[in-house]
Amino acid sequence: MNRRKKQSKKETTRERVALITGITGQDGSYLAEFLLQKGYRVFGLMRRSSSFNTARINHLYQDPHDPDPRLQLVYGDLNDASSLNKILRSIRPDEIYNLGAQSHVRVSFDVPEYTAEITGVGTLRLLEAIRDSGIHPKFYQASSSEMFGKVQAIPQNETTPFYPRSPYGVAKVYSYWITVNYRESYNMFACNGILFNHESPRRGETFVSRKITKGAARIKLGIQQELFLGNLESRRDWGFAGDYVEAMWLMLQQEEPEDFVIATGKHYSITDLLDIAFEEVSLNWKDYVRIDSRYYRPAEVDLLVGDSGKARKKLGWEPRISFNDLIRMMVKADLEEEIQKNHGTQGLLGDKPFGGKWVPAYSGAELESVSPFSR
Ligand code: NAP
Ligand code: G4F
Repeated sequence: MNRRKKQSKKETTRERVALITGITGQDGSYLAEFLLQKGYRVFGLMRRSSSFNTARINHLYQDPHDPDPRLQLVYGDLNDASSLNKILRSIRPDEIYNLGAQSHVRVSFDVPEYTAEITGVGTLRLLEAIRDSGIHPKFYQASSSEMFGKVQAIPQNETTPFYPRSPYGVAKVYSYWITVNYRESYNMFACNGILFNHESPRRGETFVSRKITKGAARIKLGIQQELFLGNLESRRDWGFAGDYVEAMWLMLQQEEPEDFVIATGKHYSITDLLDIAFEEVSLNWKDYVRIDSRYYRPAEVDLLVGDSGKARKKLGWEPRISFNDLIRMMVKADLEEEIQKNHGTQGLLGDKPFGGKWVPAYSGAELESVSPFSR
C-alpha cells in the first residue's frame, strides 16, 4: 500500500470527534444520537443552570467515570469566549455544530440585546476561537428560514434575499454572513444550513406546534380547559427534526463547504395544525382555543416555504416524515407524557373523558419506531 493510500485509510478509520453547542436543545439531542450511532465521540457544550436542563439527552448520558465515555458534557457559554477557547484547545474537534441560541422569535423582542449577544455574536466568538486554537474543524452554523422574514420570493432558496422581521432573525443574518466571511477570508470549511421549521416530541413547549399538541393532549385528559394562542393565519413549512439533523451532518461530509436550504416544500397554517392535533384526540379545537394578543409579534412572518432542490440533488437529502404524521406523533407522545406525569393522581383522570381507564394506543417503543435512527 503506498503512503497516500495508507494515509487516507488512516483518515477514514480515525475516530471522529464532534462538538455540539446547544446539545440540550431539541436539535442537539437528535444530532448527538445520530453522531453517536455513526461512531463519533461527541462533546456537548452546555451552560450552567440552577436546575437540570438535560432531559432531552438523559437517555444518552454516560457516567464520566466510565473509562471511555462516548458522550461528554462540558460547561461553557456562547457569551464567554474564554470557555470556548479552552474547550476547543482541549478537545480539538473535527466537526463543530453551532446549534446554541436564544431561539424563540417572540422572546427575542423582549430580550433583543441578549439575543444579539448569543444568537449573533456567539457565532463570531466560536469562529474566532477556532482561529485562535489553530485547529481546522469543519463548522456548521444553524441558520434559519426566519432570515427570509418578509419573503422576497416564493418558495425561498439559497439565492433569495433576506428580510428579517425580528431581533432573532437579524441576529441569525449576522451569523450567516460572518460564517460566509470566515469561509472566504480564512479558507474555513464553514457551512450554513438554512433550516425551515422542524418539530418533534422534544420541541420546546412554547413553540406553537408543541404548545398545540400538548394543549390538545391535556384538554383531552381534562387537565387543561383552554388553549391561548396568537396569530392563527401565518403559514410555515414544518418538517421533522430527526430528518433535519441528518442534513446538518451531510453538509459537513461534502468536498466543498456550501450553504443549503432544508425544507419540505409544503406549507400549512396554524389552523391546519390545530385541525390535525385536535382530530387526533377527537375534539374540535374551536371549542377550546382562545386568542390572546400577548402571543402576537410586533412584526410577523406570514409565510415561509422552502425550496430544498439543491440539498436533494447534492446531498441526496429528503424529508421522510409528513406534516400529518409529525403532528399525530407529537400528540401521541404528549398524551403518553401527560398520562405518565399524572399517574397515581387519583381522581384527576377519574371523572374525565376516559373515565380513568385510558390505555394509550401507542407505547413508547412504537413511538420510537417512527424515529429514522431505529429504522
Ligand atoms: P432549542 O431547543 O431552543 O435549543 C437551543 C439550545 O441552545 C439549548 O441547548 C440551549 O441551552 C442552548 N443555548 C441557549 N443559550 C446559550 C448560551 N448562551 N450558550 C450556550 N448554549 C446556549 O433550539 P432548537 O430547536 O434545537 O434549534 C437549534 C438551533 O437551530 C438554534 O440555533 C435555532 O435557532 C436554530 N434553528 C431552529 C429551527 C427549528 O425549527 N427548530 C429552524 C432553524 C434554525 P439550554 O438548554 O440551557 O437553554
Ligand atoms: O412556533 P413558532 O414560535 O416558530 P417561529 O417563530 O416560526 O420560529 C421557529 O422557526 C424558525 C425557523 O423559521 C426558527 F429559526 C426559530 O428558532 C423557531 O424554531 O411560531 C410559528 C408561528 C408564528 O407565526 C407565530 O406568530 O405561530 C404563530 N403563533 C400563534 N400563536 C404562535 C402562537 N407562536 C407561539 N410560539 N406561541 C403562540 O401561542
